[in-house]
Amino acid sequence: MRYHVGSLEREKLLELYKGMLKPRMIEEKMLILLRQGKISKWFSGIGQEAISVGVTQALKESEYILPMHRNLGVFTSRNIPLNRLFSQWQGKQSGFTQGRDRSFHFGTQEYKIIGMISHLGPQLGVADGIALADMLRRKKRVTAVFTGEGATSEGDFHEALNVASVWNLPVLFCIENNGYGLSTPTNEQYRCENLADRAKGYGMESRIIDGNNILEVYTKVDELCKAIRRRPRPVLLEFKTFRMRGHEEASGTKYVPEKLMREWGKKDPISNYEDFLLAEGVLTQAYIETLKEEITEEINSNLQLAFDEDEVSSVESKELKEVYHGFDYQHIETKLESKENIRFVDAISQGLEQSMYRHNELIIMGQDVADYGGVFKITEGFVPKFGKSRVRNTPICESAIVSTAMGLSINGMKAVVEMQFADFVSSGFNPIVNYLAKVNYRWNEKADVVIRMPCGGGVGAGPFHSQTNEAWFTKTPGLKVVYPAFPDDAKGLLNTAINDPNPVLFFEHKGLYRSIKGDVPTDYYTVPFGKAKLLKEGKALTVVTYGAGVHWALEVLEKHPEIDADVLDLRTLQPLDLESICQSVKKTGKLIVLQEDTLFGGIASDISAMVMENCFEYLDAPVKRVGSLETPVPFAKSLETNYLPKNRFESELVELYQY
Ligand SMILES: Cc1ncc(C[n+]2csc(CCOP(=O)(O)OP(=O)(O)O)c2C)c(N)n1
Repeated sequence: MRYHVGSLEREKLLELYKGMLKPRMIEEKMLILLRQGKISKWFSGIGQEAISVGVTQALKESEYILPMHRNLGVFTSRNIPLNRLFSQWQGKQSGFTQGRDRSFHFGTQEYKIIGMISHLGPQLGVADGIALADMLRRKKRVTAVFTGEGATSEGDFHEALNVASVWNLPVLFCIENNGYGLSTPTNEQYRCENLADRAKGYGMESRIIDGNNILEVYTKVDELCKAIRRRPRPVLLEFKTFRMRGHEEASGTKYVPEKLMREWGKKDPISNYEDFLLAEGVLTQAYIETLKEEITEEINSNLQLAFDEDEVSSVESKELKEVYHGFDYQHIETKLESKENIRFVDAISQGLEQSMYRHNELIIMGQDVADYGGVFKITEGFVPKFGKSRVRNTPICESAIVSTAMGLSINGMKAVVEMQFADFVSSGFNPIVNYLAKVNYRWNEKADVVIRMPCGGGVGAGPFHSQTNEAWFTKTPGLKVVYPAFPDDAKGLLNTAINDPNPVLFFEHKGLYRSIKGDVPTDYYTVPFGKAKLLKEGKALTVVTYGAGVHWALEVLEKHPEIDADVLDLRTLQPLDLESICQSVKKTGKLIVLQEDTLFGGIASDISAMVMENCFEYLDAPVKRVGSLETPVPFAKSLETNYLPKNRFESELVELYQY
């Protein structure tokens, strides 16, 4: 291996050596503990240390770095106390996730390290968001993010690079090409000669770097970082290296040809560099021994601290509470008397606009949201007021944009993402349910993101522009789900959603956008989550519903003045106002729940179950659930009318009344 010292000082040469030695020695210790059954799983980065260490040392401490599962050298280079790392791997309290997640699956703002989720790819979009926040604040910073060559096959890789390129974000995309993704060799993973070649397709610069040569890694990355700080832009780096051990220890390396192992064994980044430094007189054997003794002592004493720590115990109330980030809801009443009779769509637009004035680091992202104003014109006229840097048109890449929103939040900003239609959220599903929803529980990080969801049927739009898919999200702990039915609620709840540091899915029924009007206070105000609204009071039975269902229920009841009903508009589904539901059921003794979504697995089923569990003795009839037919949403009017539950609701309501 050829080393070019260039202008590097002796101190730096040693720092790089020490930087690599520590993770290697920690790993060697971990392998022993694994064989002794003292730790559960290990993903080895042996042979790849030069990349983690070289890249991290080239960054400033104030710059974020987003490592993967083989980047122990990132963590040690940022000087995380080893006992905390060991406790993390043992699932103990002093770790970074209090036993809630394993291995390198955590982040820490203190050390500006943002760890991965298992799904690999979302990491890249998160880096985009972090870099976007730096760019918007005109901070001359680089964000570095890692991926293996296997994960470059994920759509997230393509999406994140494309976004970074279109927006010219200062991200260093670091591919560690170590030959295998689990057992899959590179020729079964991609067909281009070098992954770096892909950069051209994104209109991006790239470099190929010998990932086993620490001086090459450090010098080239350092040079690039300086250049990117001067002139922000994304760069794709492909580090050529090799995975010297199994995917994880249990899976072995039988599928790797011996010859490859031998060849790459000769290119070990540490022993080669050590020989070079010895030959140059920068290192001596005696100094190596001293260093190793110091590191061994550091490892052993910190391991002892971790082993001495008690196992974590589960306090149920704490576990439940920490699914969500703390939010001190501020109730803001409207100060003015003035109200305006406006449409549902206008109320949402007004709330969003007033929130943009209130939070100057709130960023709106979505397809066609800038000059075009979004397909439903919610953001029409926003660009002249807030500029294109805050009202951002995105490429068609829901997954990367949700991840980018997560990155903005990590770097202290707020984001509202407009799904063009709620149906398309399926293309951004992974980061919502796996990253945003779980991040607070895992490592106490907020996900200050609102996802606006124009949803619902009755508009003749067929299976892919009509769904009301709230049940995909009410199932997932960590998300809040809001679903207003009236303009004044829509505005106040959207304001609250934007104030709330937790991820909120904000459902906006398209059918209501231009058909429903109401008096809406003209100035800023908030409406609390978790409080249903009693729209109509009666004694005969309780109707619980939300969204378009509210209007259907009111219409049907108007046709049946004999049915004296309580009508409860839920307004938010997570948190759910079970108290108000039970209070009403205890009074009326009968409950019918109406939802627009297909019935099976929807919120109506859960409400029904909870009412049976909590107020069975008060019930005078079985709880009824009414929802859409168990089919996709059909296009033709007659089919869609029969699909939707409005007509069935009428007959079921009458039946319950007569029970
Ligand atoms: C979306 C997703 N699919 C599959 C997996 C299982 N898995 C975890 S790591 C891995 C291989 C990754 O290969 P690569 O990106 O090259 O990184 P390496 O492990 O080689 O460092 C696979 C298949 C996963 N975690 N997430």
